[in-house]
Amino acid sequence: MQGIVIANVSNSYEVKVEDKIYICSARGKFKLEKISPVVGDKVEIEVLEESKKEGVILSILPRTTYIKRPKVSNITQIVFVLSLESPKPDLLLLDKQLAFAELNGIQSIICINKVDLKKKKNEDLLQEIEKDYTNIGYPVILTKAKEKEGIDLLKEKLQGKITAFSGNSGVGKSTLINSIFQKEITLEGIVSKKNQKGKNTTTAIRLYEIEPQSYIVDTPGFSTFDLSEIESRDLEQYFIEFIEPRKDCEFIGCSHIKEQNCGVKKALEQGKISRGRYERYCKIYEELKEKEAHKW
Ligand SMILES: Nc1nc2c(ncn2[C@@H]2O[C@H](COP(=O)(O)OP(=O)(O)OP(=O)(O)O)[C@@H](O)[C@H]2O)c(=O)[nH]1
Ligand SMILES: [Mg+2]
Ligand SMILES: [Zn+2]
Repeated sequence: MQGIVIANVSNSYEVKVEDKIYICSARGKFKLEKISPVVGDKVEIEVLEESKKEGVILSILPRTTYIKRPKVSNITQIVFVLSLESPKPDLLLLDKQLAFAELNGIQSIICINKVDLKKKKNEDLLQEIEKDYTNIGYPVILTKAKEKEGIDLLKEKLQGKITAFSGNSGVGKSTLINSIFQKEITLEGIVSKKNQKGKNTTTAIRLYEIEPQSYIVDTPGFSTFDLSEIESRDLEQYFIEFIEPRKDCEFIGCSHIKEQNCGVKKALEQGKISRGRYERYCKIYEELKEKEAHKW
């Protein structure tokens, strides 16, 4: 039987097979193969006792995506949530996260929440974000999670996919997820459930089924991931609008910052690349360089 791992605590895995959940252990051979099942894995299981819903995981099907921290596989897309106000949009974080998604072959959706807080002073910012990101191919969805507006459109995008939500604290991820489920499943409640001694238990990662084949991943720690897996010289590959113009750079290994005859800078001057995105590229590049210098 084939199922999907929806939760994992030490060597115990919850595997969903159609509408049943089996508690499975992983077979010993995984240890030898130095691979172990993670949440999101499609697995082959053998039922040991149907009445107790007990089983054993026999094998892991090939993964389409894999993230090390938090450990999760087969994520199709990440919804990066920003809020128009309180907190203000953190575009540097967004661009880091988009690069991370590109690196991992994961699709991105940008959700700007709290658009009910639109005022004269942030109207231009909203338009700019919408334009800059839709222009380069990222879907941008505007929502008022509290008033349940824009939720249907977002929900449509989740069909048949495994979707993670990411973004700074307070942007409205839980409110969005709750309105998608149309019931209160305060994820934090599950994630940081206090144990009997009143301590927070280790944050567990879990898939929640919205409808058959569609899952939301609750990912504590996704907003704090770092880009250490990306090398500064590779960053350009994950700024998708640089891919075409960088073909015109004169120097191999052009960083698009100080070099002459740079295709990216030319595109910037022609208004084909957004200045904000370019400036954040430079900032992230310098940050990565800095980190690399400290490694030695
Ligand atoms: N005005 C307005 N407030 C919202 C909206 N969506 C959420 N909020 C409020 O913003 C606050 C934070 O929302 P949460 O859903 O808890 O944010 P979160 O992203 O889950 O935050 P963390 O769990 O800390 O990461 C709450 O007080 C919500 O009621 C919205 O569309 N408009
Ligand atoms: Mg939350
Ligand atoms: Zn260049």
